[in-house]
Amino acid sequence: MISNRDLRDVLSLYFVMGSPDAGSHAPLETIRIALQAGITCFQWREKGERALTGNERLDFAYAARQLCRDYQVPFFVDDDLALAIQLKADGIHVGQKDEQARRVRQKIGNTMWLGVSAHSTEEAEKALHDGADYIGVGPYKPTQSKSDAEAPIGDSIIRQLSDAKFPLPMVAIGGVTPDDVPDICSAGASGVAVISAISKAEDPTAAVKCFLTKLGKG
Ligand code: 3NM
Repeated sequence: MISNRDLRDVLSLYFVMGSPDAGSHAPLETIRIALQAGITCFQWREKGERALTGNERLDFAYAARQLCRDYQVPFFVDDDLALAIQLKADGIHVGQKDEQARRVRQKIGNTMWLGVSAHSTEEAEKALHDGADYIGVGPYKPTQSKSDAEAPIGDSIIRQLSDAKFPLPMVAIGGVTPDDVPDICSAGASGVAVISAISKAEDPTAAVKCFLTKLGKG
């Protein structure tokens, strides 16, 4: 299993998307462009009314995984444990309402990374006890990409957890733009998780490069 130190690097620029999140380019092309531009991690999150189903969903998942393999970027699956196992994903991410993190950890052992969403210090502590490898903390700002998003919390939870020496890597998610990166990192996050600021950008390459520059990786 890769160390926490390495996972912190992997999580620097964590691009999240499913086919409904694409903007000016076709969905798989958007993922390819983002990989080419230098994202450090990818999560396939096929959610919403326009989400693919059946064989189209499966085909898309395999194609996204293959793209990540081609660029040697870790591939995470949101929520769907059976599919994550079938795809031999590098990790799975679950929310508070998805499969119980503890149950997921029992099923995957140490074969995959486990990410868990947290919106409070209590949820973060629970994720730690359930066996999470990292937590996604949000929403940082208002977001259009998650219909049931909670109220924005800025960097307050990340700051509190960091002050309390919370041991897991943290990423901020929700409405994050490149300009937010310095504050998020100085609050103690390892990186940022982003949908629309990359997927819906006119020029996703420029968006990725801008994030990387702000992360000190440009
Ligand atoms: N989870 P965008 S906010 C997938 O708060 C997700 O846990 C959130 O999309 C949480 O970068 C969110 O377009 C959506 O705002 C992030």
